[in-house]
Amino acid sequence: MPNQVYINGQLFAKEDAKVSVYDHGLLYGDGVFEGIRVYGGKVFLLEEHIERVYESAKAIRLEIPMSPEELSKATEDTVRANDIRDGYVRLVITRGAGSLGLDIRRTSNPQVIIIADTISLYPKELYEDGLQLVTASTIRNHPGALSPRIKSLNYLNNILAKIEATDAGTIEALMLNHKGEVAECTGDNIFIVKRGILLTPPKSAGILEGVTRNTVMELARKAGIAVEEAEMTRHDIFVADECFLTGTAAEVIPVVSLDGRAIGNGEPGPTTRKLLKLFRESTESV
Ligand code: PXG
Repeated sequence: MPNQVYINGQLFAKEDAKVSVYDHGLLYGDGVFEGIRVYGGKVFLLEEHIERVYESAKAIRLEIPMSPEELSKATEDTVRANDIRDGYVRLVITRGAGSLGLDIRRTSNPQVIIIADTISLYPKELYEDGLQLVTASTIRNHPGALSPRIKSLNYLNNILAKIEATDAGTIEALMLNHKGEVAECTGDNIFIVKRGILLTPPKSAGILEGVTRNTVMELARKAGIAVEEAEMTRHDIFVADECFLTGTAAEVIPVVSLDGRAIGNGEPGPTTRKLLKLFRESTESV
């Protein structure tokens, strides 16, 4: 059982791994995080995740009190200490404890937390059958209010949309941006295939730039599939030939309907299947 949690250079038993109730991560959602996979004992795409967490931290003016190299090493050490072969790592960096009030100068001692645990995956049959999506009425955060590019501890925007998915009996919901364009899902990026071209919303649509998204785009290009970032509306998904989602937890998962309209022939398409295969191979070859 994994039960060793890293906090600021020390490993604690799970039940003793604690932060202050005055931590601004808890009081205000003031902090950043990452979700990373472990395959075969190896931390997958660690460098990319480390880079993103430093970028998220920079965007909220949070200085992570260690170097990227040190954080990478601490991540690998924590995975090893918990003997995780296939699992999940959660990095959390909070602003630290301080007096009440929003002023970041009232805080000190950011908490660098690393949890290495098992992962709960989407049901296996969904990779064969595809999942059904609904559009959430909750729109993605306006980038001018809180940029979705920051993977912050403030995930209520996504949680509200996820509640809508759950209420509708699905596991993911499509989120539109403030312009009504397709942005992403609550914890996954979205792709469509139209006339052989792979399309995904651009960063400017107000999305988290997924590490899996970038990897899949690269794998597709290497496989000779044309890839474009393009603004899209729900209509583009209704009339797409194929649709799938990407994410650290989901990997590549087919989508077969949106709001009750079948996408393509209502079954996972050949390009989706190919990219799922290529992605899984890439997790095995690291
Ligand atoms: N969009 C959003 C809003 C996300 O939160 C993705 C896209 C996919 O990005 P990656 O880099 O994973 O390809 C995410 C990722 C968790 C958890 O424990 C959340 C994510 C990933 C892993 C774990 O809640 N979100």
